[in-house]
This record gives sequence, C-alpha cells and structure tokens, in this order.
Amino acid sequence: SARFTLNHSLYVMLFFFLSMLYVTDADECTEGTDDCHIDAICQNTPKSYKCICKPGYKGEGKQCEDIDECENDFYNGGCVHECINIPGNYRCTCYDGFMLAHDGHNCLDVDECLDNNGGCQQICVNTMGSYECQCKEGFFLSDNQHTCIHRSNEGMNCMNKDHGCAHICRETPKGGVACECRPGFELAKNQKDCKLTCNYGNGGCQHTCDDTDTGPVCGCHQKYALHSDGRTCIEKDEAAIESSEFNATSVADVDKRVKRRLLMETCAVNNGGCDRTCKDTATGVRCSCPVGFTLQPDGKTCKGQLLFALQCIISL
Ligand SMILES: [Ca+2]
Ligand SMILES: [Ca+2]
Repeated sequence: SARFTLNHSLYVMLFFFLSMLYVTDADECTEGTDDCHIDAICQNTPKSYKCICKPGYKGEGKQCEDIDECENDFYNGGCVHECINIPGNYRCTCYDGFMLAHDGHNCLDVDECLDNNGGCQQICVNTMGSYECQCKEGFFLSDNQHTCIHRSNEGMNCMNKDHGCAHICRETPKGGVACECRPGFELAKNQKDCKLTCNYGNGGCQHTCDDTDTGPVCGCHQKYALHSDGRTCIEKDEAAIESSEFNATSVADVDKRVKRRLLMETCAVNNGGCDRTCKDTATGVRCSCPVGFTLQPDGKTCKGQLLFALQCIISL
C-alpha cells in the first residue's frame, strides 16, 4: 500500500504539472503577437499558433498570395465568357447582350424585346446575343434599324424596297445604290446580303464563337454541350462531367462544398455549435474546451475530465 501511495502522489503531481502548461499558454492570435500574413487566419495551439491562408489564397500562412482562378484559359474559372481575377476571389462577366446566370458562371441571352419592344417601331425579334427589328408588309427598315419607312413605287433608289440591301442602303453619286452592313456584319459576295460575324451579338452563340468562311461556329464551355440548334449550351449531366472532366469539376465541387460549409458554420451563429470556446478557421469552426475538460468525438461538446481524473487517481 506504500507503493500505491507513492504512485498516487506522482499521478497527482503529473496531472497538475500538465494542467499548468495549458493554463500558461499565451494566445498569440488574440494578443496580436503572431506574424501571420494579413490574408491568413491565426489559429492558437497549446504551445504556439498556426497561420492558415484564407480561402482564395495560397501559401504557408506567413506569406499568402491570391489564387488566380482565371489562370487556366481552358477552365477559365468556370466562366463561360470572361473571368476577372480579384484578391481572394474571382468574378465572371458576360459579353454585351448577355446577362450572368444565377450560378454566377453561365451567361444567358437578354431578351431585348421585352423592354419597350427593343425600341423597334413595328416587330422585334429576339436572337441569341442580340435582337433585330422587322417591318410589316409594305414597309422597309430605315438606316437606324428601328423605324420603318413606307415603301414607295418610284425608281431605283433607297426609298424603294427593291434595292435589295439586307441592312443599309446608300445612294451613290452616280444615281445607283450601294449596300452596307451594320457593324459586326460583312457584305456577302452578292453585294446585298450581310453575313453575321462573331463581332456582333457574339455571332448568335451563347458561349464561344469562331469566325469561319461559312460564318460563325458556336462552341460551349467544357461543362456544357452544344444544343442541336448549334447556338445554345446545355449543362452536361453529372455522369458525363465526371467521366470527361473529372479533375476540373471535382476541384470546383470541393471548392464549392468548402465555401458552403464556411458560409453555414461560423462562431457568430449559435457559437458555431460549440459547447465552450469557438474559433473561426480556414476549414470551418474549431471548438475547444477549458482545462480539465475534453472535447468529445462530436467535436462540439466538452466533458469534465478533472473529476473523472481525480476519481481514477483516488481509486488507485
Ligand atoms: Ca483570385
Ligand atoms: Ca437577345
């Protein structure tokens, strides 16, 4: 029993010595004595502290650098038109005639005809990336492309619809007519029709447009497939994405999941679900317990360890 008493004292001394170590730990993060980068999150540890770069930044914590999400031209940050890198994040923008979808990445056609009939005097026809005005029978479209002029039956001039110009009719000094096209279009070989190019309304393409001899050819961002109309892009089904672009999408998905969790879990709301101390970190909330308590496997609850420990010692 003398040996038991000795063991008993040793355990008690060891226990209080260890407790003292915890009590005297300085929290460099709250004291502001850490040397974490301005774009890092400081996390206190029992004997020191850790620096973790914030989401959207890379580095070891003492130095953090913005991640250029737009760097990969092929993935383009997941943006179907333009990707703009900003500190700690990125933003997608769309070409004229398009608007950003709710997912912040896809671009959708704006239906200009919904607003004041697109400014057209008579008929407005919405197209992908643009719109055009048309006139009723007996009228032709004026040079401003919005108002309609009544057709006259006089000779070969621009007031006569028989000039045959698809877009703009100009009267030449010699008395004839010469056709011109609106910006972004090219005059066809017959000198009357106008060929669409990618410079106008994105060539009628929802995502990418390439000029070819036969006119614009549409393409889609890698997460989308071209619709049979040759213009619209539709989201590929999950299985198709996983098999063809597994790496790019899985990285994006993980990124999304992390962001979602960060948005949901914060110490500001319900103390992050923590029993006692809550700290926001790069990977979510981190709960901790005061001396004499241990964090339970759920990562949230604290259970008194002091009484339990003393009971064990005494029972020895
Ligand atoms: Ca960035
Ligand atoms: Ca449109």
